[in-house]
Amino acid sequence: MKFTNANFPLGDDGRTYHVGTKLGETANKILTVGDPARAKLIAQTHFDKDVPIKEVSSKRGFVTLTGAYKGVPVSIVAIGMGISMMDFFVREVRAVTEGPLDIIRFGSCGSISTDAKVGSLAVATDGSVCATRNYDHFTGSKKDAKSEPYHISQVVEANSELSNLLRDKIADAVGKKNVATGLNVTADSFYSSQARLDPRFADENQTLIETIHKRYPNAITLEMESYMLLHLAACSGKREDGSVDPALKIRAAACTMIFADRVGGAFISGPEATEKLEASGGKACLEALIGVKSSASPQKRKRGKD
Ligand code: R1P
Repeated sequence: MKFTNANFPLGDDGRTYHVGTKLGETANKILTVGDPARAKLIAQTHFDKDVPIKEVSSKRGFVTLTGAYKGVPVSIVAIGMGISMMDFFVREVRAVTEGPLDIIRFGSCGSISTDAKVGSLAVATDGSVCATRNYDHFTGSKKDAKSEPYHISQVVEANSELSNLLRDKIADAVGKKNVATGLNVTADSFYSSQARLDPRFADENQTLIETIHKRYPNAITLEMESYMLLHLAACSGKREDGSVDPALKIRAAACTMIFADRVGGAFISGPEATEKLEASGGKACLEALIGVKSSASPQKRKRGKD
């Protein structure tokens, strides 16, 4: 049986099926968050007041806010939760933008390190790994008793220039002692692969955090999206011969607000504390996005050669 390529799904109006934006509606510098309220708070607080904010809300729950920060066009895209939503976002935005993209994820997370305290911010300067449930371990017909219940991937790196600038901008905003740096862990479940114990299901996750730490002692945060962003950025523009199309290149970095302490059990208190973190962290992300040196644009290089 032969299959045809299903092509990239766009509506008649040129909008992508899920994120719902079309060419020209998303800036090349993008902050992505999970919660639409966080996106709105950051845009309303920090976007330039003299540039109207354009909002696109899709029927699948994505919200894109485009405006300017200190005169530079920027978008904030709220994507909801999980690695599939990150995949929709990165691929669909890439399909309706031209030239290199810089993307920062700013989410909430749980801390798995005593260095990363509730109410502080963490930057994934060491990149991210993905922790996924090994489905066959639980329900495969040829169950292998020796198989591990969870897969933990190798590290995918963040763009060091963007990530280091993000760390510095966050330190400027909240003070160096309130910034933790290290490795992020992205999980494919809020529950099983984040080691939340649920007696209603077979999960075998009692020692998962210890297993992660044994392999990656620098692991500090647990959330659900950053790995996919960094992974797709690392794959962006790669041709079959291994060379990279600079016009399709994505530089990405990730940071998080620590809402839960998975070591001591504390949780951030109330909306006031979270909104304060969202506003200060969000501003630092925008500063990093507009402050990072631009990657060489293919058009400019061409002109130089001529
Ligand atoms: C779970 O409550 C959600 O919060 C975190 C996790 O990654 C997951 O998406 O991030 P956001 O606050 O950005 O949604």
